[in-house]
This record gives sequence, C-alpha cells and structure tokens, in this order.
Amino acid sequence: MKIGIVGLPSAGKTSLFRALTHGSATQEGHSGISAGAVPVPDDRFDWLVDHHKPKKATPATVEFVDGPPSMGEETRKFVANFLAQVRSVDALLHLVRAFESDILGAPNPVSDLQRIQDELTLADMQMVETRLERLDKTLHSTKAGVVTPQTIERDLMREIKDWLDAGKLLTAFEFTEDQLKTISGFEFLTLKPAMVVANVAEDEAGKDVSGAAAELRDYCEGNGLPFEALCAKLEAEIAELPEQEHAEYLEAMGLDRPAREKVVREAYRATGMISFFTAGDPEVRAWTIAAGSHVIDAAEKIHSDIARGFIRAEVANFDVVKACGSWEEAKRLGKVELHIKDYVVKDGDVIYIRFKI
Ligand SMILES: Nc1nc2c(ncn2[C@@H]2O[C@H](COP(=O)(O)OP(=O)(O)OP(=O)(O)O)[C@@H](O)[C@H]2O)c(=O)[nH]1
Ligand SMILES: [Mg+2]
Repeated sequence: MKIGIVGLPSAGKTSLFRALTHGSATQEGHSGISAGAVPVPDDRFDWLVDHHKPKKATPATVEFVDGPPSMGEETRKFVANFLAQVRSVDALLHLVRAFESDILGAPNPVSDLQRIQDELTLADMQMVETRLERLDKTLHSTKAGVVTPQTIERDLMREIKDWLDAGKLLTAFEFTEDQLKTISGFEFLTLKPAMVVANVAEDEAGKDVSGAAAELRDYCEGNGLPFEALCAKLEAEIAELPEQEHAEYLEAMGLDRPAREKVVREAYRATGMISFFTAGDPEVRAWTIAAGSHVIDAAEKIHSDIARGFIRAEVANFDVVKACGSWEEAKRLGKVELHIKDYVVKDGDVIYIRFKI
C-alpha cells in the first residue's frame, strides 16, 4: 500500500514524511522521490504479540511517498511534476499548511486544499484528452456503428470528458462494472482514496483545532474526507529522538501520544484495507487485505500452497479471542468458527487455515 503525500510547496510534507518514517526511508533513484515503510500501530497486534511471545512479530505496514523539494519552482509545474511521479500510489494524503509561516504568511488551508484538488482534476482531464486524441486517431477509419473494445473506450472517454468539462467530480460518476474495468489502468487521481492532515503550529499541537484549521476540518467533514491535525515539525523532532526520551518530550509538550500514529492508522484505513492476523509460534503477523476479500484470498496471501490445499478456515475475531483470554480458550468455548472458501474476512479476524498438501 503506497500513500503519496501531496501539498503546496513548503506545506511541511517532508517534515511529515520524516515524522512518519523516521529512519526507514529510502531514496528512489535520481527522481528525488523518497519512500519509506511504516508499521501500522495496532493495539490488537500488540496484545497478540504479548500473549504469544513469538520469535517473530510482523506488523502490517504502509509505505509513504514524498516528492522532491519544490526549490522555488512555480506551484503548478511543481504539482504537475509531482503528480506524474506518484500516479501509481494507492491513496493520497493531503498535507495542508495551517500554521503561520514567516515567508508565506497567514494560513489559508481550505483554499490551499482546493487548489491541489483543482490540479488533480486538471491532471485527470489532460489524461482523458490525451487518451481520446490517440483513440480518435486509431479509430479514424472505423465505420460508424461498428462496436469494438476501443470504440467502447472512446465513447466512455467522451462521456468522462463532458462530465469533467461540466465541472462535475469524477467521484460522482456512476461507473458500471464494465466501465470500471475499462478505466482500471488509468490511475485517475481524483478517484484515489484521500485523507487530509492539517499541519498546525507548535503551540496548537495536541489541542482541539481552532481558527483556519477548524475551517479545514469542517470542509473535510462536508466532503467526506477523513481529517487529522498535527504539527509536522514537532512530530519529526519527537520521531528523531532516542526511543527512551519520547515519553518525556511528549509530556513536556502536553501531548498524550505522537499524533503520527493516528495519521498512519487513518491512512491505512483510507486505502480500503483491513487487517487479519495469524498468531502462534513462531510468528504473530498482521496481514493486509482489501475489505470484502474472501478467506481463500487470505490463504493465498499466506502461501499459495495453503490456498491450493485449503480445507477449512478456523476464524475468531480478535475481540472474541481477547474476551476469552486466548485462542485455545475461545476454541474450548466453541467460539472459533469453521468457514469455507467464500467466507468474507472481517477486520481483526484471527485466522488459522486447515489445509492438506
Ligand atoms: N512553524 C512551523 N514550521 C513548519 C512546520 N512544518 C514545517 N515547517 C517548516 O516549513 C518549512 C518547509 O517544510 P518542509 O517539510 O520542507 O515542507 P515541504 O512541503 O516538504 O516543502 P517542499 O518539498 O519544498 O514543497 C521548513 O522550514 C519547516 O521547518 C510546522 O508545523 N510549524
Ligand atoms: Mg519537501
């Protein structure tokens, strides 16, 4: 799961990236793009690890991607370049400046966010136009009335173009299942799941959002966008301290836990993914799977041999396991259910697959 951090120049994207990845980041070639995998904080996973004391504990992770620095580049060009480079991400994290900057002045988060959203729409429009031009050229000599996969795609692209030209959002376009298949390779930016993070000033960290940041929160609520607030600079400073100094620093700042934890959790959720667990010796592991997946897909994730030899899945949700005290106890009490291949996995399911090779 890759999540691209997007925002205007100097919004604090790289500060947030540092806070999220602290040390685990890697540079990707000469593109100036950085990526880093981050474990997803999960109390359920921690409980299972605590309980089983396995040799190996593998949490779920998300990968964050940060673009190259803007270096005074013109905003539109910067954003367009950046978007071209992160087109393949699974979700977007909008980082919006909500702190007063020496250079940029008072924050204007709602209009900053809208500006980026406009750029996303523009990038999608350009993609549709480029594709349409190509299709029109290829289909130039095709007789009217002839239907091929390409004419179907062209007609859909025309429809999408008209829709966008009318100022409507692609998210409101009701794609049929076939149409979704047609556009699946396109990576429309405005169709990607998104969340918003307000980057607030140091002295606003950990407090209820107010002022401009509160306007942004209301805007997000009105538009169905998950919203979080943090001070990226502070979070980066905390993340880069030695582990044993975190608690002290947080307390001094009047913070409970690092806000980045919430952001990672929310970003993970925004991708539409859920976690299931395998727990035992030698490994406790949190696995990432798309919501709505069947237990046979979960088996496939674990190992293709396990999927091939699938007999039944033993399943108990984490809450049940915890309430019983352990998996063994849940089993003794008859709370572990047996399921066939098409059982739909739920977030927090602890799964044991019975299989034969
Ligand atoms: N006061 C304050 N300054 C911040 C905060 N977050 C970032 N900054 C400062 O803003 C400047 C830009 O931060 P970056 O994290 O580099 O921003 P960016 O979005 O990556 O910038 P570009 O990559 O150039 O677009 C730096 O001087 C940061 O120290 C914050 O929460 N509060
Ligand atoms: Mg940067």
